[in-house]
Amino acid sequence: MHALIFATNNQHKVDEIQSLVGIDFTIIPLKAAGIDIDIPEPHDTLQENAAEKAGTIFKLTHQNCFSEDTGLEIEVLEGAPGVKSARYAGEGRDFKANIDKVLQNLGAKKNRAAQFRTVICLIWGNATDGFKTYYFEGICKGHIAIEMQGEQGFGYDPIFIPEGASKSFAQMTMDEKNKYSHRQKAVTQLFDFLRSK
Ligand code: ITT
Repeated sequence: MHALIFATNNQHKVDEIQSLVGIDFTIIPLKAAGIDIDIPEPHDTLQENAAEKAGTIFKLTHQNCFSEDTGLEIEVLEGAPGVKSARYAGEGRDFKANIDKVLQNLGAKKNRAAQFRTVICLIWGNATDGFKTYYFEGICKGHIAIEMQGEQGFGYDPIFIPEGASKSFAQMTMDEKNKYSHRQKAVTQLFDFLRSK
């Protein structure tokens, strides 16, 4: 049995990852670990932010932990909102305001290609052998809808339609979203790695 602290304050991420966890893993959200801090994300890349989040929690706990940083990357917006996805429309981190800004910036553009990218940072080991840092990445390609569709999920889900689907992430159950999602792809690699240990 592997126990891992998940360095996030985003309950949606916890729910999605919990639903993918096998019985051989226990994921401990920050709240359950008794940690109540706002983890900084000051960097220009998903990888550096993920490292910052996992590193912050590792320094506090000295226990196996992982974090993830995710961005929505839109082709004609040169990869924006990308690493700034949470705060695209300002410090309020408002999902609706972020979506409105994306739709406004895209306007009537024909090329609506986009992808979600998740980078997981794992700090794993033990006190005897030491701890090492590992990274895993998951990408989900798709496109941005003309308008919001659906009520499920979070963030940009109402405007993202994954390749191979005809509805948005917000029109899917969590299990359906997990069949396509960036997060599922990165997490699957994480669990495969841990099972190999
Ligand atoms: P933690 O840093 O505490 O993990 P966060 O919400 O700040 O949580 P990120 O910086 O990784 O997480 O996420 C950036 C934003 O990208 C997030 O607030 C959402 O708006 C959006 N986002 C991330 N994953 C998403 C998903 O699966 N579907 C839709 N939007 C998503």
